[in-house]
Amino acid sequence: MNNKGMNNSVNEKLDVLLIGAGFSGLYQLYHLRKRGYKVHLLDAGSDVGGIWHWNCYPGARVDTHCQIYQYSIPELWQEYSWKELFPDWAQMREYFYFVDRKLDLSRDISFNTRVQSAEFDEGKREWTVRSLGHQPISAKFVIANLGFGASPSTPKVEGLDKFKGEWYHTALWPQAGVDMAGKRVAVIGTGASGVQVAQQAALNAKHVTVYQRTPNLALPMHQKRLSDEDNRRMKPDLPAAFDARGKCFAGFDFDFVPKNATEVSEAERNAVFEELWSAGGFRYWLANFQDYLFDDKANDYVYAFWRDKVRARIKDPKVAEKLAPMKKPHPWGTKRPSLEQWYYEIYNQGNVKLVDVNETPILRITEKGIVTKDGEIEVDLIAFATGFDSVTGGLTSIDFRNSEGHNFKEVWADGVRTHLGVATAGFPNLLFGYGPQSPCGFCNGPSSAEYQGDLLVELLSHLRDKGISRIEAVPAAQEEWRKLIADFWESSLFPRAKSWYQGSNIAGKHVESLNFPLGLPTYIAKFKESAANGYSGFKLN
Ligand code: N01
Repeated sequence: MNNKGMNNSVNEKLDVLLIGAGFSGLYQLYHLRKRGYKVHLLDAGSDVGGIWHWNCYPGARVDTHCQIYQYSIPELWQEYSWKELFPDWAQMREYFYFVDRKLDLSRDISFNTRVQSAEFDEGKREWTVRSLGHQPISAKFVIANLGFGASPSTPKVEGLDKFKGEWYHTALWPQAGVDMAGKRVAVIGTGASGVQVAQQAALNAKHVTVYQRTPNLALPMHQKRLSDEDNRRMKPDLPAAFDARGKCFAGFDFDFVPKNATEVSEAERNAVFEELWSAGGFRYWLANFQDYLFDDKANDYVYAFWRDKVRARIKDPKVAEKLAPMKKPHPWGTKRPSLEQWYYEIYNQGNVKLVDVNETPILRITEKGIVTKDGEIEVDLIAFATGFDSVTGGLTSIDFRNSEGHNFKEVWADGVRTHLGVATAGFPNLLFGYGPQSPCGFCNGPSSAEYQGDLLVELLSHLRDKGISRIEAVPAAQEEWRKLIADFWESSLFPRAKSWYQGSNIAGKHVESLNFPLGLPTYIAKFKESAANGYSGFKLN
């Protein structure tokens, strides 16, 4: 544990208390401080980085190219150099330490401080926030920037408590690291995390067993090492790339082709597919034809091209059918594809085995390994890459009490309600960054952190300028926001995939779009429209 932030007691009355030291929280800390707010930040981790503090499992790596996966603050990007196009967790950590030093952030952060509960005092118009082992802290406003992955989910498997080997959830991986060399490793889950751990384990583990429930329809990353010269050449283009992030659907610097896959010739379609494929990264996902996430036939074209490319890399036809089935398992792109480097080739190695848990479910875990109806596979290490109670899990795991004594678990039991994805009726003066019904998981993280961060800072400045000390979402505005999201969601192919995008990965969770799925530019426009109308949809007094 480092001792950063250990002496940061909060003695003054705060204007704003931030929770979460990831991209969003740090950005807000920097800008609110610049505007003269008394602000402090609490984080459960021992250092800055948010998800990049926790995600240190072997192979953890960013799936967004580094040019746009960083802050647009000039004193940062002008100086910082990236070693790889898609940086690994260690470099992301180094980047966050650099940001912390440059912007002198830690002096206003308390680390190792997991917020447990908070209640609002209507008389004083302030929140009191409690964390285990710390004095309560009061502030006029709280902004929770908890990320979509604050609440890791580990399935309850019979016998896990008896397992004599090591087991970890990928998002709670030991900070000291775990050496997989020479070990028999099991990876459960094949989302972004599972693909990366499996790929890494296959390099030097004695044996790797991957337990797959749904194939990850993954894309080639096309990783590149970056020299100093590459970094120098990249920099002049960065301001334009940062600017593009606010104009492109998912906060990237590229967008969908404004044509329908169903309306172009086969030759044109395939030429576009080939070009996107060779460009690598998320282009095949987020710069493909505009209709393919809405039209099943267009989606079939996208899937068939993907499938044929992937199957060509796998030697055993039975394994190929599991990883890239002839018939698409769900519309392509409606679950987040991973970016892989040598993922499909690992299944050509003698030391890697794929287990389809739909055919042979995990029955139990013993002292030595994992049992299915085909018998027991003995393992030394189990990596649970089983995802998160995503997007809402951070907020529902803190006992924020509204004036009627209810918390988010209770008020969102039959679905999320927010206005603009930043506030919920009944919870005055509590705002969310990167939260439910905002672009969140549908957007490049740093883009959302900055664009939404600016909108939130403007909102607080408006309140200060007008002498307003209380803000609360209006229920009717929430219903309108919810309908906008639901109508769009239903018009797309997304509801057809069981995904964390709509909470269907967690038993009993209300199934709905948890993010704002209409794209970052529409989100910004809607927020600005509300601001231009005196923050319509909020009750201010
Ligand atoms: O989690 P996931 P993740 N038995 O929910 C399976 C970001 N991220 O940590 O698909 C067997 O996607 C589950 O199966 P299914 C990124 O946005 C980014 O991988 O539900 N399997 C699925 O395969 C990403 O999308 C980066 O049928 C079980 C897997 O576990 C998001 O975080 C790196 C199971 C969970 O996949 C989440 O990714 C890491 C069970 N009982 C994360 N329960 C990068 O940028 C669940 N599964 C690289």
